[in-house]
Amino acid sequence: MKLYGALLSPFVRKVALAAQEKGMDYTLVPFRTREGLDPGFVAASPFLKIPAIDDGGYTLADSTAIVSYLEARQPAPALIPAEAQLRGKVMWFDEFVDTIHCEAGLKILFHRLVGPKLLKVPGDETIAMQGEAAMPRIRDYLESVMPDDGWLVGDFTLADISVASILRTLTAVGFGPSDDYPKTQSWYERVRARPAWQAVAAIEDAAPK
Ligand SMILES: N[C@@H](CCC(=O)N[C@@H](CS)C(=O)NCC(=O)O)C(=O)O
Repeated sequence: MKLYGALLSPFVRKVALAAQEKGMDYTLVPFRTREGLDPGFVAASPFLKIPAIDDGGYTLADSTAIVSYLEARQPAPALIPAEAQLRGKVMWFDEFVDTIHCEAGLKILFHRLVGPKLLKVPGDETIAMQGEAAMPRIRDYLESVMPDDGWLVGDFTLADISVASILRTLTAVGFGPSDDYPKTQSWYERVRARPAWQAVAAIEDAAPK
Protein backbone atom coordinates (compact mmCIF):
# COMPACT_ATOMS: atom_id res chain seq x y z
CA MET A 1 0.00 0.00 0.00
CA LYS A 2 1.28 3.48 -0.86
CA LEU A 3 0.70 6.09 1.82
CA TYR A 4 1.00 9.60 0.41
CA GLY A 5 2.07 12.29 2.83
CA ALA A 6 4.62 13.38 5.38
CA LEU A 7 4.72 12.11 8.95
CA LEU A 8 4.76 15.58 10.50
CA SER A 9 1.06 15.64 9.63
CA PRO A 10 -0.91 14.13 12.54
CA PHE A 11 -3.34 12.65 10.00
CA VAL A 12 -0.62 10.88 8.03
CA ARG A 13 1.07 9.62 11.19
CA LYS A 14 -2.28 8.30 12.40
CA VAL A 15 -2.62 6.10 9.31
CA ALA A 16 1.01 4.94 9.51
CA LEU A 17 0.55 3.99 13.19
CA ALA A 18 -2.67 2.11 12.49
CA ALA A 19 -1.06 0.15 9.65
CA GLN A 20 2.01 -0.52 11.80
CA GLU A 21 -0.05 -1.74 14.77
CA LYS A 22 -1.82 -4.13 12.41
CA GLY A 23 1.44 -5.28 10.85
CA MET A 24 0.29 -4.15 7.40
CA ASP A 25 2.84 -3.24 4.74
CA TYR A 26 2.92 0.37 3.59
CA THR A 27 5.37 2.62 1.82
CA LEU A 28 5.42 6.28 2.64
CA VAL A 29 5.44 8.27 -0.61
CA PRO A 30 6.15 12.02 -0.66
CA PHE A 31 3.14 13.77 -2.18
CA ARG A 32 5.24 16.60 -3.55
CA THR A 33 8.35 16.25 -5.69
CA ARG A 34 10.60 18.82 -7.32
CA GLU A 35 8.42 18.60 -10.43
CA GLY A 36 5.24 19.30 -8.46
CA LEU A 37 2.53 17.14 -6.95
CA ASP A 38 2.88 13.39 -7.48
CA PRO A 39 0.24 12.41 -10.08
CA GLY A 40 -0.61 9.30 -8.05
CA PHE A 41 -1.35 11.54 -5.07
CA VAL A 42 -3.49 13.87 -7.20
CA ALA A 43 -5.49 10.86 -8.40
CA ALA A 44 -5.93 9.51 -4.86
CA SER A 45 -6.85 12.71 -3.03
CA PRO A 46 -9.63 14.69 -4.71
CA PHE A 47 -9.05 17.75 -2.51
CA LEU A 48 -5.26 17.35 -2.42
CA LYS A 49 -5.11 16.78 1.30
CA ILE A 50 -2.77 14.33 2.99
CA PRO A 51 -3.03 11.46 3.76
CA ALA A 52 -4.22 9.41 0.81
CA ILE A 53 -3.54 5.79 -0.06
CA ASP A 54 -3.26 3.62 -3.13
CA ASP A 55 -3.77 0.00 -2.18
CA GLY A 56 -3.32 -2.02 -5.35
CA GLY A 57 -5.27 0.53 -7.37
CA TYR A 58 -7.87 1.25 -4.68
CA THR A 59 -7.52 4.90 -3.71
CA LEU A 60 -8.82 6.68 -0.64
CA ALA A 61 -8.25 9.97 1.17
CA ASP A 62 -8.92 11.15 4.74
CA SER A 63 -7.24 9.57 7.75
CA THR A 64 -10.41 8.33 9.44
CA ALA A 65 -11.77 6.86 6.21
CA ILE A 66 -8.42 5.13 5.61
CA VAL A 67 -8.21 3.69 9.14
CA SER A 68 -11.81 2.41 8.80
CA TYR A 69 -10.74 0.73 5.56
CA LEU A 70 -7.65 -0.82 7.18
CA GLU A 71 -9.77 -2.03 10.09
CA ALA A 72 -12.17 -3.82 7.73
CA ARG A 73 -9.35 -5.23 5.62
CA GLN A 74 -7.47 -6.53 8.61
CA PRO A 75 -9.65 -6.68 11.74
CA ALA A 76 -6.94 -7.90 14.16
CA PRO A 77 -5.69 -6.31 16.28
CA ALA A 78 -8.86 -4.21 16.49
CA LEU A 79 -8.35 -0.47 16.72
CA ILE A 80 -12.07 0.38 16.45
CA PRO A 81 -14.07 -1.72 18.93
CA ALA A 82 -17.27 -3.45 17.83
CA GLU A 83 -19.15 -2.76 21.08
CA ALA A 84 -21.43 0.25 20.60
CA GLN A 85 -20.44 2.45 23.52
CA LEU A 86 -16.72 1.81 23.16
CA ARG A 87 -16.88 2.44 19.43
CA GLY A 88 -18.76 5.69 20.02
CA LYS A 89 -16.08 6.92 22.44
CA VAL A 90 -13.22 5.93 20.15
CA MET A 91 -14.79 7.85 17.27
CA TRP A 92 -15.38 10.81 19.60
CA PHE A 93 -11.67 11.05 20.44
CA ASP A 94 -10.73 10.68 16.78
CA GLU A 95 -13.17 13.40 15.77
CA PHE A 96 -12.20 15.65 18.68
CA VAL A 97 -8.59 15.48 17.48
CA ASP A 98 -9.42 15.96 13.80
CA THR A 99 -11.61 18.98 14.37
CA ILE A 100 -11.09 20.65 17.77
CA HIS A 101 -7.47 19.80 18.68
CA CYS A 102 -6.09 20.07 15.14
CA GLU A 103 -8.14 23.17 14.38
CA ALA A 104 -6.31 24.97 17.19
CA GLY A 105 -2.95 23.20 17.07
CA LEU A 106 -2.39 23.37 13.34
CA LYS A 107 -2.90 27.14 13.39
CA ILE A 108 0.17 27.29 15.61
CA LEU A 109 2.08 24.70 13.58
CA PHE A 110 1.39 26.25 10.17
CA HIS A 111 2.01 29.84 11.15
CA ARG A 112 5.11 29.25 13.27
CA LEU A 113 6.79 26.24 11.63
CA VAL A 114 5.39 24.86 8.36
CA GLY A 115 4.86 28.25 6.69
CA PRO A 116 7.89 30.29 7.75
CA LYS A 117 10.46 27.48 8.23
CA LEU A 118 9.49 24.74 5.77
CA LEU A 119 7.57 26.46 2.94
CA LYS A 120 9.34 29.81 3.34
CA VAL A 121 6.09 31.78 3.38
CA PRO A 122 5.49 34.21 6.22
CA GLY A 123 3.31 33.00 9.10
CA ASP A 124 0.47 35.05 10.56
CA GLU A 125 1.10 35.46 14.29
CA THR A 126 -2.50 36.61 14.88
CA ILE A 127 -3.75 33.23 13.68
CA ALA A 128 -1.11 31.38 15.70
CA MET A 129 -2.26 33.27 18.80
CA GLN A 130 -5.87 32.27 18.12
CA GLY A 131 -4.74 28.66 18.15
CA GLU A 132 -2.77 29.21 21.34
CA ALA A 133 -5.79 30.75 23.05
CA ALA A 134 -7.79 27.58 22.46
CA MET A 135 -5.13 25.21 23.81
CA PRO A 136 -5.64 25.42 27.61
CA ARG A 137 -9.23 24.17 27.41
CA ILE A 138 -8.19 21.34 25.07
CA ARG A 139 -5.26 20.29 27.25
CA ASP A 140 -7.35 20.51 30.44
CA TYR A 141 -10.03 18.37 28.82
CA LEU A 142 -7.51 15.70 27.83
CA GLU A 143 -5.96 15.67 31.30
CA SER A 144 -9.45 15.21 32.80
CA VAL A 145 -10.17 12.09 30.72
CA MET A 146 -6.73 10.44 30.95
CA PRO A 147 -6.70 7.07 32.72
CA ASP A 148 -4.22 6.49 35.56
CA ASP A 149 -3.08 3.41 33.68
CA GLY A 150 -3.80 1.77 30.32
CA TRP A 151 -5.58 3.41 27.44
CA LEU A 152 -8.22 6.00 26.69
CA VAL A 153 -11.04 3.60 25.80
CA GLY A 154 -10.58 0.02 27.04
CA ASP A 155 -7.85 -1.66 25.03
CA PHE A 156 -5.38 0.30 22.90
CA THR A 157 -7.40 1.87 20.07
CA LEU A 158 -7.55 4.51 17.38
CA ALA A 159 -8.38 6.98 20.19
CA ASP A 160 -4.86 6.58 21.61
CA ILE A 161 -3.30 6.80 18.15
CA SER A 162 -5.18 9.96 17.18
CA VAL A 163 -4.50 11.85 20.40
CA ALA A 164 -0.82 10.80 20.63
CA SER A 165 -0.26 11.71 17.00
CA ILE A 166 -1.37 15.33 17.36
CA LEU A 167 0.65 15.63 20.56
CA ARG A 168 3.80 14.50 18.78
CA THR A 169 3.19 17.00 15.97
CA LEU A 170 2.61 19.83 18.44
CA THR A 171 5.79 19.00 20.34
CA ALA A 172 7.54 20.79 17.47
CA VAL A 173 5.88 24.08 18.51
CA GLY A 174 5.88 23.65 22.29
CA PHE A 175 2.38 22.21 22.73
CA GLY A 176 3.19 18.54 23.16
CA PRO A 177 3.01 16.63 26.45
CA SER A 178 4.23 18.67 29.41
CA ASP A 179 4.83 18.43 33.17
CA ASP A 180 1.77 20.62 33.66
CA TYR A 181 -0.40 17.71 32.45
CA PRO A 182 1.09 14.69 34.26
CA LYS A 183 -1.59 12.11 33.45
CA THR A 184 -1.43 13.00 29.76
CA GLN A 185 2.34 12.84 29.92
CA SER A 186 2.48 9.36 31.46
CA TRP A 187 -0.15 8.03 29.07
CA TYR A 188 1.91 9.47 26.17
CA GLU A 189 5.01 7.69 27.48
CA ARG A 190 3.04 4.41 27.43
CA VAL A 191 2.05 5.04 23.79
CA ARG A 192 5.66 5.92 22.93
CA ALA A 193 6.86 2.62 24.36
CA ARG A 194 4.84 0.61 21.85
CA PRO A 195 6.87 -1.08 19.10
CA ALA A 196 4.58 0.34 16.39
CA TRP A 197 5.15 3.88 17.67
CA GLN A 198 8.90 3.36 17.74
CA ALA A 199 8.90 1.97 14.20
CA VAL A 200 6.99 4.96 12.82
CA ALA A 201 9.09 7.41 14.87
CA ALA A 202 12.27 5.87 13.43
CA ILE A 203 10.99 6.49 9.87
CA GLU A 204 9.98 10.03 10.79
CA ASP A 205 13.25 10.84 12.53
CA ALA A 206 15.25 9.53 9.57
CA ALA A 207 13.28 11.58 6.99
CA PRO A 208 15.06 14.61 5.48
CA LYS A 209 14.01 17.78 7.28
N1 LIG B 1 -9.76 15.32 7.87
C1 LIG B 1 -8.59 15.11 7.05
C2 LIG B 1 -7.65 16.30 7.21
C3 LIG B 1 -6.47 16.22 6.25
C4 LIG B 1 -5.69 17.54 6.25
O1 LIG B 1 -6.24 18.63 6.50
N2 LIG B 1 -4.40 17.45 5.94
C5 LIG B 1 -3.59 18.64 5.84
C6 LIG B 1 -2.18 18.39 6.34
S1 LIG B 1 -2.05 18.20 8.07
C7 LIG B 1 -3.49 19.05 4.38
O2 LIG B 1 -3.36 18.21 3.52
N3 LIG B 1 -3.54 20.34 4.13
C8 LIG B 1 -3.36 20.87 2.81
C9 LIG B 1 -4.54 21.65 2.35
O3 LIG B 1 -5.48 21.84 3.15
O4 LIG B 1 -4.54 22.06 1.19
C10 LIG B 1 -7.95 13.80 7.45
O5 LIG B 1 -8.27 13.29 8.54
O6 LIG B 1 -7.17 13.24 6.68
